[in-house]
Amino acid sequence: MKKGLFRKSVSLLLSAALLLLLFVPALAASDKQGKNPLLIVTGFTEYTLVDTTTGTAAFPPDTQNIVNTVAAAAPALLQLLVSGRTQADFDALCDAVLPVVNALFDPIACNPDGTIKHNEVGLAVQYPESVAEYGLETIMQPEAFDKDLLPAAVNAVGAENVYVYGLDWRLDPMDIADEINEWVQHIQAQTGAEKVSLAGISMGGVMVSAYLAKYGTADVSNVTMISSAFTGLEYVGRLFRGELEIDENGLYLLLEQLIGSDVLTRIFGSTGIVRDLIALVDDLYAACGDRIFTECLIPAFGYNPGMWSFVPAADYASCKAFMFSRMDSTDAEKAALEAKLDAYHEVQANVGNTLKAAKAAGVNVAIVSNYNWQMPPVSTASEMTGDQVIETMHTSGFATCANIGETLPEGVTSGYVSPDRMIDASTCLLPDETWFIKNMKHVDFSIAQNQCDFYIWLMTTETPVNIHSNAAYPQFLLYNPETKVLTPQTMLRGDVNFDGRVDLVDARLVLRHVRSFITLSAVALEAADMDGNNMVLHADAQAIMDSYAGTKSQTASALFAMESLTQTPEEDTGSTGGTLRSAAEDVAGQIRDALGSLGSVLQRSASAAPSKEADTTTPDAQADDETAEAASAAAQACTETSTAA
Ligand SMILES: [Ca+2]
Ligand SMILES: [Ca+2]
Repeated sequence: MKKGLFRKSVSLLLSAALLLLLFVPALAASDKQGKNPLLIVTGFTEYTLVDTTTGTAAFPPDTQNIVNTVAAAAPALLQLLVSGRTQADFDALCDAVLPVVNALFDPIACNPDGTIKHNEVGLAVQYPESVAEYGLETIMQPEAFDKDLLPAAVNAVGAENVYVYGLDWRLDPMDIADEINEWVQHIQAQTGAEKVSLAGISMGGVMVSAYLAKYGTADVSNVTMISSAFTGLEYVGRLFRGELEIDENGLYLLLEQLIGSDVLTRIFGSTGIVRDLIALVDDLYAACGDRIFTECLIPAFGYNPGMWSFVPAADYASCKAFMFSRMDSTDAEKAALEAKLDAYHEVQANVGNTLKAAKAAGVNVAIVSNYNWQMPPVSTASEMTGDQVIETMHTSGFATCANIGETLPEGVTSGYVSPDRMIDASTCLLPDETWFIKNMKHVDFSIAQNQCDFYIWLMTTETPVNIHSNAAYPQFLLYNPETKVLTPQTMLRGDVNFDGRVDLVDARLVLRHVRSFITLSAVALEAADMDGNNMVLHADAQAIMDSYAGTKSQTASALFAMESLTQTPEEDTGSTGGTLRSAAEDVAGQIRDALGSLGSVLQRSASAAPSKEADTTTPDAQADDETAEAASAAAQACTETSTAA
């Protein structure tokens, strides 16, 4: 009977909540009026290129075409493995393989003058209106890597203020700049907003740079470069200089990072098969390097202005010398291509000044760069730290970075060195506006926890911010790819209520979380996970106690293990400070207090009716959710509990 009533009131509450939800879109829309609209410029290959007359995939190539290419290459490759590896053997391989690889990439190739070769190839979709017009589901294509950013953006500024530009990466960034300008005008007309927030993701940052250089910042409120190649890509520069090289150690590390184990590496290492294959590639490159460039890489990618935008300024002259001398094109074609490439490279060389001018004009400029992942081990730049796709040096606008797995030399000191001594941001174009996320892969966005909040904060802030503006987002952040939680690198492990110390209040919060009396925030849980196993368990509370005790105090451990839940609660001292008697006595006393309170809560909840239980735990949970803001609130929540008992 009582239970039935309880259910009925719950269902009434649910109906009321559902009814309220019906009004949420309308409320949200009016809420977000006056917010600057947001234009996300997407990256390389995020939007699929298709033959628009047939609908077949142009890039990435469809699986059947890749299979056909491999099938065509296999006999020649097998022949090479058993041959004496003479020049004739390598040439036979090239004769068989290069034409099919060329055919695979031909749909996205450009003409020698840098114009599009196949005008029938284009984006499969483009959504020129706001997300509100199409709905999130439509815009969040399965292959779109930034899709988790979109719901976060919609929450922040409303679907009617979020726009996504799909990138045809073959095109000249200077032409794309014109198109972005048209979009900006259109967005202003549609929303009535004076300014638009621009976010460039990966290659999108290249296009944002070109737009800013060409059209200035009068229409722009925020510029956010996210894992962007706005200063180039080191290994493309090396490749376009002809420096192809397979890095065996880099390959192993990449494999380990991809599969999360060194098993495969050990197998490969013990058989020597990788070393043999690398030797084969080296021999092939020595025998036929020029053919690979002239017959395949240049026709497929070498005339694409978009691909050239990845060449860093420092390599541009030598890349041009290497590639242009191998191009089978007329002087007029070369001149036309060079003019296009030079125009963007002038933009790239000046991007620091462009961004500084934007900042001086009151635009919020932010650069976000990830690190600590192995890069593709295909060039002499393989040892540089990165996000698996772009080197940190480039996504950060020239931070000084230790190579992968290393730290900076001891002599490196500045106010901008990361706590792990892997990054020195003082050499960045904008040291105070550049953030670093350790252990986040390229565009590995996740809305599961707090990660997108950070990006959205930068994209939507109405007053300019920098690395000193928000304690939650200092210059150096740490991402946990398992829990998807972003935390400051300086976060004190064990300090669950963020009051700057690790003590029994923290241990108690963890215990109460483990026992489901409270729900700690995602960031608090990250702080609580003392053993780093991505779970918050009893052992973590124990570890916090041990940390507090200074050493593994046997008294503390024993008392903790005892954890008598039926113990009579003693009066809570309400304070963890004050003069310590002997360290051991103090620890023991506080544990007893903590356990006493816990025991009383347990007793109470065991005897309370379900609705009553909800009453007593909810305020506590709320208080604990807000621990980041007020450490004392959490401490108070604990005191209240014991007083009430
Ligand atoms: Ca604390
Ligand atoms: Ca743990």
